Amino acid sequence: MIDEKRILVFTACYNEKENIKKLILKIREYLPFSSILIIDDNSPDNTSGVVKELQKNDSKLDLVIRDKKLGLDTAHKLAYQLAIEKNFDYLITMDADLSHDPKELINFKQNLEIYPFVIGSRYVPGGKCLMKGSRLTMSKLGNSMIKFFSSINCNEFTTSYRGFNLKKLGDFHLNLVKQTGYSFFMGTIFEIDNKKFEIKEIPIIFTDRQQGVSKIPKLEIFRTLINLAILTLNRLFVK
Ligand SMILES: Nc1nc2c(ncn2[C@@H]2O[C@H](COP(=O)(O)OP(=O)(O)O)[C@@H](O)[C@H]2O)c(=O)[nH]1
Ligand SMILES: [Mg+2]
Repeated sequence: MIDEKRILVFTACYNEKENIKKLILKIREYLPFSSILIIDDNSPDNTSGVVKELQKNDSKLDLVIRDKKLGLDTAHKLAYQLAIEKNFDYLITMDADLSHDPKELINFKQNLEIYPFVIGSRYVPGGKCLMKGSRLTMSKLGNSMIKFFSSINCNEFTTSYRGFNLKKLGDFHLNLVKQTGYSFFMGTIFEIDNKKFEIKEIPIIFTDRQQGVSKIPKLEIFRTLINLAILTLNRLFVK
């Protein structure tokens, strides 16, 4: 008998009406037997309506609609909790804006057979970040700074294209991550490393969104720097 792992692919979305259908259909193309979970924060553009339409022909497409915009970190924590409760083997998380190419899902799946945690990295050979101007500079600089200060052997801390082998990660849970907003993604890597789980980077080509607008508030960059300082001091003096 083939040992087919139970995979949950998760995306959080807010105002992704133009992207969500394409994303879901692409996920289906690459991982036809996976389950898909969408957490939508009551998007005013009626993203959930598009998902409900697709649900009519897809029994493994789940939708959670939360009352209001509650942030990416809590959406990811909820997805992790649901994946554990429903006894999935792998959880793969990605953005809904097509910045993360669903083609890579196959590579995630293959690597999750070996590693507890897999991250799609723009900053390893074969990876690329197609963002432009100051966003590209901030991303490159930010990720190098986090690597330097944390001494964690990883080149990518901020993108959310990630795979979790839930059976190998033991008592790790995203609920352990204290940082909120976009710092949550950096905090997750610190927590994985604190628990001594191996981090496997696989190259991804990250394209900037073609449709819709970025929801990242400008202040997040400063919050990330402050959180980096706190996490670094914590590692040096508490651990
Ligand atoms: N459910 C939910 N999804 C969100 C929220 N904020 C952002 N997202 C989604 O998270 C992903 C990343 O956000 P995005 O705006 O593309 O961030 P950027 O790529 O860093 O500029 C996208 O799929 C968004 O739709 C939120 O508060 N709630
Ligand atoms: Mg984006």
